[in-house]
This record gives sequence, structure tokens and C-alpha cells, in this order.
Amino acid sequence: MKLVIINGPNLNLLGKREPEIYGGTTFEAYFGALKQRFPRVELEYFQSNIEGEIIDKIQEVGFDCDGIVLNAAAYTHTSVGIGDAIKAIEAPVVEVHISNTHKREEFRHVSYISPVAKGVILGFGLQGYDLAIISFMHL
Ligand code: CA2
Repeated sequence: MKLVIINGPNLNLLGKREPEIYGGTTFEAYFGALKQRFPRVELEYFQSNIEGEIIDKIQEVGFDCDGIVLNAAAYTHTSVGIGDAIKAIEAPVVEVHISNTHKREEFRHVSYISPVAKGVILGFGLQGYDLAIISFMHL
């Protein structure tokens, strides 16, 4: 099984800024441990701060993998383009957020991803990515 994790803007700062909200672990360190926990899953990781690059990546892998784990970060709440890209591909997308966006500002309660996602996982910290991978497994 091949899964692609796509992270959106500013998630490259994980573990480096605002640890009280997003934790103290860098995504690279977490991703290394994640690959060890799921040795039979082929995992790819992509991060971009640029909306068009995220859309390009969704289109590139969307016909070629078994699923996408997407944290579109701030673009979640604004991007019709990312929502349209998800609609256009074959691979199912699981939306992940590290924080519980419903406990935060109202603008974070809106998601252009949720209506086109297979499911949504939020508020479990980085563990949400583990849960998203498990959701693709036929147990
Ligand atoms: O909780 C999440 O995963 C979010 O997608 C994170 C986004 C935020 O805009 C969404 O509403 C919820 C922000 C990512 C910013 O990441 C940072 C990490 C460390 C330091 C600063 C920002």
C-alpha cells in the first residue's frame, strides 16, 4: 500500500515554533518514527507553503497511490482549488489536523477539504497521522 502525506503552509515550522499548540517534535523526526511503525506501508512525505504546489502534488499522486493524508493547514479554510483537486482525483483523502480546529477561532471551523474527504481526524496531535494511516488498513 502506498500512502502520501501532504502538509501545507508553515508545518515546516513544527517543533521549532509554538510548541504549546503544535508540540515540540519536528515532522521529519516524527516521519522517521512513523515509517518504522508501518514498515509495510510505502510512505511518501511532501510539504509546501505554496497552494499551487499542493494542488500539483495532489494531481501527481492522486491516480498513483492508495490514499493521501492531507493537512492543508491554513489553506483548509480558504482553498476552493485544493477542494476541487481532491474531487478530481481517484485516491481517497483523509484530512488531518494536529489541533482541534473546532476549539479555536471561528474561521478555523470552515473546511473546504471535509466535504470531499473520506474522513477527518483532528485534535490528536501528531498521532492523528498514525490514525489516518490505520484508517486505510483493512483490519
Ligand atoms: O491543527 C492543524 O493541524 C492546522 O492545520 C495547523 C494550521 C492551522 O492554520 C489550521 O487551522 C490547523 C497551522 C500550521 C502552522 O504550523 C505551525 C507549526 C509550528 C509553528 C508555527 C506554525
